[in-house]
Amino acid sequence: MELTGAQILLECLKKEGVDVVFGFPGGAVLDIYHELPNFPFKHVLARHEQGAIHAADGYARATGDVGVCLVTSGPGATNTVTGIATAYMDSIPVVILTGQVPTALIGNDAFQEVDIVGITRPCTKHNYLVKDINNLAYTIRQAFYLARSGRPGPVLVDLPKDIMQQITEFKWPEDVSLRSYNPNLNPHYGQIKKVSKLIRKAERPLIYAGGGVISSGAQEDLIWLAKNLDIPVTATLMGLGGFPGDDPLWLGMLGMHGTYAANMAVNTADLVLAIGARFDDRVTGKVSEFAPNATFVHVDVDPTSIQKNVHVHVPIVADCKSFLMALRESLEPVIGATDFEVAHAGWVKQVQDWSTAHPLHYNKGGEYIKPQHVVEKIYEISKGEAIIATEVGQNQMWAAQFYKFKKPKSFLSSGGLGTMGYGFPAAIGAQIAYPDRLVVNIAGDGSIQMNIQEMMTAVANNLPVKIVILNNRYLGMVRQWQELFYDRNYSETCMDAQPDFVKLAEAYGAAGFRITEEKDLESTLKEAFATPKPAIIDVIVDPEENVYPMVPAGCSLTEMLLV
Ligand SMILES: Cc1ncc(C[n+]2csc(CCOP(=O)(O)OP(=O)(O)O)c2C)c(N)n1
Repeated sequence: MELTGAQILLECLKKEGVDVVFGFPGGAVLDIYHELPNFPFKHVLARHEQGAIHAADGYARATGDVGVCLVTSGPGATNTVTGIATAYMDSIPVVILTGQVPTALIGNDAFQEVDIVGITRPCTKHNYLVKDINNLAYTIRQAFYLARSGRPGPVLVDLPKDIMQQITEFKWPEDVSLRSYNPNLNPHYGQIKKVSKLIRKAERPLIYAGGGVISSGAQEDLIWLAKNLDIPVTATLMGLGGFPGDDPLWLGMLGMHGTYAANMAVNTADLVLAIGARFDDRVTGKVSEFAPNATFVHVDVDPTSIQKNVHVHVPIVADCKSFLMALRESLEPVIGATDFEVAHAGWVKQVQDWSTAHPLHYNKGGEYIKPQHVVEKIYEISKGEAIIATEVGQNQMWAAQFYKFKKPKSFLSSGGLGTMGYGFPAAIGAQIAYPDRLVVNIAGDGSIQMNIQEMMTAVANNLPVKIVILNNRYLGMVRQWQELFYDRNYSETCMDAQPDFVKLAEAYGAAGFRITEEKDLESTLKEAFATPKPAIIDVIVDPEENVYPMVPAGCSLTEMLLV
């Protein structure tokens, strides 16, 4: 069958099982947009390309499928770069399709030409410029294969306009293989034996779970391990939801804004099982003093993540789920013979005592609504079943601390890059995937202004996304650092000049609510969550509330500032 490049591209997306494309048109992708109505995808028209890429990323995080983003060349392509880097840092599978000027003009500083392949080389898993229509189908096949396999990540395909117009025979390549790319998914048997022995010997074992647990779908296997061997669990920001947040073995997140119990447990553990986590500096604090008494087992599908930040005693290159299944097989026979509940009783009691002595805490009372209380109320009203997206800053940390995530893929947050403006479009992507679920973006008044234009996307697509603004009239997290480490010099962090968010919502055709008193919090949140429209709920909170515990940058995890 003879097809144009644009038709071949869209046929390939169909074959890859794509349901939704998030995009924004322009000259270089006109041929693709011309064909789009003939194909069975939903196209979501964003209002800014950064919105499109974050929405594709949010869709990918919420579903586990590849998110797809289609934009034009030049400024359309460069507008996606922050979103691409966001997905890259958090290992999220997205395929970005960018238009490019015709091949004959490449390198000529043509109108709307940028070298997007060059620009995104350091922040994509791989990228391609298609110069021959005969390579198009196979390139798209590879792009999806790379995005979703091994350590997932963003893959960009740059598509010159003339290639989209040319005609050739469409052949779908059934198989895909790349000679230099063979991710190792299965753990080495000898290493599993070693880990199993270490676990049986350990007196104070701790599981430190990361995003790899979520992307590999390993939650059930992780629960099995923790519960059958009585091992307490902590997680990174990316790992939240990987283990139920209401389980007695759950310690909460660790690191800079982690719980007292999790940070003390890391400091005291004699065995740390790091599963799909990468020892980020926000987690380790002063790395030389991280888990000083522990033997480290590190499981990661990406070999370059292992031995990068800490010295690991048992490195295991494997998919987290495959690792946990193999470990379970090797441990099952000894479960009856060893009473792990007795063996770890003292240790489990110790970590639970830490949790009781210093739970997540904030000072109640005073004239203002406390932002932590708002998150607690969102948890209560949604019964822990919502998909929560966040912006970046204090709002993000309070969401991570006070919403007890029970299931994977229910927390969408920019961890590695910390991208303000991420949460709202990501929530739109999640709501597209799950139109009937409650999707809430917990936002700061600063961050929400970075991609507020996507309110039109939400309204146009009848998406009932809720934005709860924890409105402290500051760039709160930066103000907190200024308060603690820069003599309260609040240089350029006051956000007093701000729009009327209620009117802004209404101007877009969404619903707007404002909450200034605690007595109205519950009823107004309930009313807003029940409206079928997108809504902004502007909650005026304590302007100078801080996130605690806090480990100052460069300190060890035991040097926590508590409330
Ligand atoms: C795109 C971008 N620019 C700057 C920053 C630096 N930054 C981190 S947190 C923060 C403050 C966020 O303020 P707001 O959205 O109001 O949230 P709050 O901390 O008050 O909850 C800033 C400016 C960032 N993370 N991302």
